[in-house]
Amino acid sequence: MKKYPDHISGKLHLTGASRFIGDEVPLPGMLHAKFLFAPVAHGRIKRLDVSRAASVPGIVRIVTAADVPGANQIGHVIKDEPLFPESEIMYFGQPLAMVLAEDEILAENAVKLIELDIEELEPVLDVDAADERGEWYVPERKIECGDVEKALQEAEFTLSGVTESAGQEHFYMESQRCRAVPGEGSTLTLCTATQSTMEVQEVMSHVLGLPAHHIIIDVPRLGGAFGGKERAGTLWACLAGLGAFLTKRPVQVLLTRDEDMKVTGKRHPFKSKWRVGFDARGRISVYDIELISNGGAYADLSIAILERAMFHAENACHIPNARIRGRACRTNLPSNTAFRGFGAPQGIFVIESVLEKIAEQLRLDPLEVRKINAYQTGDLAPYGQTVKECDISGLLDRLAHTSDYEGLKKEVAEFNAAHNSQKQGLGIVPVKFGISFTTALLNQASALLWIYIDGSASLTTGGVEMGQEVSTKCAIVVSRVLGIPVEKIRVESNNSQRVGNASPTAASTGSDLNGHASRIAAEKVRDHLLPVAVEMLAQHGVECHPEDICLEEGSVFSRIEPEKKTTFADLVREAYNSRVPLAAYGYYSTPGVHFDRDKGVGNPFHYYVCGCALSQVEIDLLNGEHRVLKTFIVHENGNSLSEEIDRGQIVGAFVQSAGWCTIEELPLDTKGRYLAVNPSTYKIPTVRDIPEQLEIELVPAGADYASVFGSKAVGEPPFIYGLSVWFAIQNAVRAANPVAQLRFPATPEAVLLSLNKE
Ligand code: LUZ
Ligand code: MOS
Repeated sequence: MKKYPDHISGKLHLTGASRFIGDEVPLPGMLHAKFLFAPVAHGRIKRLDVSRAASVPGIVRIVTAADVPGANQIGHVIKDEPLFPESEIMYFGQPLAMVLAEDEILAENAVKLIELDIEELEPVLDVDAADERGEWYVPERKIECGDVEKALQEAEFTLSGVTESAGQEHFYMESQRCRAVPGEGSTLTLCTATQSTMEVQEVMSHVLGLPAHHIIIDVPRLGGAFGGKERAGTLWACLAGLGAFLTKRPVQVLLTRDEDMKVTGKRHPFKSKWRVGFDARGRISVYDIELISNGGAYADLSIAILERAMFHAENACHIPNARIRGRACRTNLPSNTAFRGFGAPQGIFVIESVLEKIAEQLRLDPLEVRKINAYQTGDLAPYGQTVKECDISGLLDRLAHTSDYEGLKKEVAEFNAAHNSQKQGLGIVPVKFGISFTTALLNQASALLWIYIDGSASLTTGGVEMGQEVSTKCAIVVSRVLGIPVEKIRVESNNSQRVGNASPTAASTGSDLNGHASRIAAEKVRDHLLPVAVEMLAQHGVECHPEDICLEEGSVFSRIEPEKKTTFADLVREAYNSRVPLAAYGYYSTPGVHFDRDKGVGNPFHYYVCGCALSQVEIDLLNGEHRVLKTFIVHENGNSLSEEIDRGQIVGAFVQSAGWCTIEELPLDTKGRYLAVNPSTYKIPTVRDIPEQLEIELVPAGADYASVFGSKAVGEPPFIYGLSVWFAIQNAVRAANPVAQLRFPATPEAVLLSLNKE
């Protein structure tokens, strides 16, 4: 047994030795960028005059739309987003001009000298207003199964309602940034904070009118991303790259926290209108839902996010008649974008709220209502995919057992009977999370592996390291195939010269896709090495075939005579001497995933991750605050590559989600300006917000329909567990006021308002 689990970045982070973009010493001649940000959410540029600002000593160049040599366009899925707006300002804080100067303060001061005349236009901020006007990026999408109208007529009970969830700031520790360095000829290297090297390379090449091979993307590691750099980093990378291209000097773009929070997009707020039909046992026969999202100024990833919300609209319930419609609306907010869960939490919040309403109306236990509706192996999802190896009901039983649910219910009832100013509540939420990019073509990855002459290794994959330790997981995969310790493998920066055309590290698929690609590369190297091992062992008098060779813990031996060994390092040296290749490229694409958007039918997911959570909270009726007393999580994880890393992901996702549901709030003024733009006013959870008791049970089931070595994706599915806190607070509030309507997020203010019995 190892004393410490493998975690490549752990020691570096703890000792402050890990390096981030912008941490390096400034390059000679490097320019700093500052921006003129739009002072209105919607308007028309009448005049933009930079001449006075440009004449200030130390100002090297001021860049505007007129300076873009190629296409002034950074839209990717839909080409609707200019690098700099030429006329129409679409959101408050949109960059209109970039000042490049010898230092940041000079640049900042020169921004104030830029002259801007605008005609202010009415901003559309509200999702209802946008929806009514049909301001959608694409027409309504639909997934449908069964006969919804007939089932609604025949249902014993029906309910309808509107459910809303709110946005969320990503609050990555590392703000948006890029360092662009011009090279020989017209080559350009971008060290950029992105989850998507391929997108930045492609978009940058269009903006500059250069072929892609002139643009080199390098991502050492990110200080967190959470989806906020899946696409949103492209703008800042292209601005830095354009500056470097025009001045032939290195350019650094590095947003301050306030700038970042003011001008970058967030999680999509959703508003959903639904109708449901069910019987006296709480079994849902029909669900009709319209999911409406506030997408902000440009399409960005809004359509894919809406689609994932639609794919998760029924969550863990098998519903025979369902109509799931979705509309993503354009408004004058910074483009809302990917955020851990990618629409699924928003879709799941609605169905779980509906299940709570059904339980309340029928006076049934919320856990029983979830069980009776739970998917079973072989059921069909509304989009036609067969749900394989799925036992939500069994997981819920396990949760009831480990949490002593019956005991907790009694405890809460007794507490509530004995206390007037505090109330407790329980909340339960299951999850069934689909794994794969729902845009099927993104489900591919590559890896490049070199074994050096001493037996150590260099691995590059398309995976961006952002704290989730995709690097450790890929190294673990190679270490298993070649039988060498993780310490012998260096996982390199993500670089477009070593691995091109990399899909975004996103959709929880980073370790699945890049782990498989790493496995394939390592297996190729192994297959080259095995015949050499046979010859080496023959010199020790061992007769064997390649398939008898074992590679374990840096040793090489035949399973027939395991005591006669050589070392991996000697094997590699011998292979080199025999002119056998010591490198390989691995390519993986996920089999069998497809989805027909027009028909709303297909197999979008390679597999599902299932689990459930229960939280117990206590609220204070005098100040509205809550504490999470206990949380129990039962999570189906297959054969984990690293249980420690997975636990870290589960705790992190739970806490981040509980923050979204309870304390994180994005107030907006009537002009479309975010008001909470730094940590003094935007509150994220800290270590003190972790439940007093937090128990995570990892269930190895599910390995048959999983990924590399039977492991399962873990980045996003546990985000759903934080919803249990919101439902627990709602439950506690209702103990004080049975008709309470609790808002989202359940801030202290929301809790106090809900106690108002009018
Ligand atoms: N990005 C994407 C994602 O392009 N497609 C997806 O399905 C997805 N899912 C989760 C997170 N990012
Ligand atoms: Mo994403 S929300 O970057 O998986």
